[in-house]
Amino acid sequence: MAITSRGFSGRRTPSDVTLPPGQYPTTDFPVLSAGPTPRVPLDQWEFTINEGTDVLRRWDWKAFRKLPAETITVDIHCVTRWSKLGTHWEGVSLDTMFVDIKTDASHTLVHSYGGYTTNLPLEDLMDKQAWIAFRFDDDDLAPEHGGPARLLVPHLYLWKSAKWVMGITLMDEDQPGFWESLGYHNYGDPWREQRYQGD
Ligand SMILES: Nc1nc2c(c(=O)[nH]1)N[C@H]1C(S)=C(S)[C@@H](COP(=O)(O)O)O[C@H]1N2
Ligand SMILES: [Mo]
Repeated sequence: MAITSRGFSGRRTPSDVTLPPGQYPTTDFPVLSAGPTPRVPLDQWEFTINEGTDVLRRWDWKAFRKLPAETITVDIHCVTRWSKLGTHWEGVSLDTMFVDIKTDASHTLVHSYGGYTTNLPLEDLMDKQAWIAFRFDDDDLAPEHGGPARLLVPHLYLWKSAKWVMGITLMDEDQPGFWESLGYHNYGDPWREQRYQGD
């Protein structure tokens, strides 16, 4: 009896605690794209880490796929309020891709095939927080979900996880990306519910 009534006293249940405020869990995988799905043939795909015109690292698909990859199981949170728990990916850690890069940059602008951009502090891409993912649920990443490869930054709202990723530009100053310049929050921490500018 006592245990039952405690359950109704407004305490959080374990399933609430796994979700950031204002989010609901879903088992399907919605597609959210601001434009058409770009089709990038693998023999034309490349990814760079650059400082604008100064390219610090460049990989074609073959070289990228030779990098050591990891399996990643993470919860993802979209600003439209769906969250998907325990998603399973394979990708290359950005720690691996940034090995031996020396930079004074504090900010980044991530660029996608098709023109999408999103900005992140460089430190949010480091220390096992971000990957370039190329498989989802043991299949090649579907084009509508960002295939052949997308950024995966699960600790921020999913608009920061740029699909069809093409490169990362290192910068000394912050510069808003696509959604950030349209009123979405500059940083986008789902646990602090940073959905829009001013949140
Ligand atoms: N290149 C690109 N990346 C993008 C987007 C986009 O429109 N273009 N949409 C973002 C948004 S708002 C979300 S919620 C997620 C959606 O990823 P999904 O379509 O795989 O669910 O991708 C993000 N990455
Ligand atoms: Mo989104």
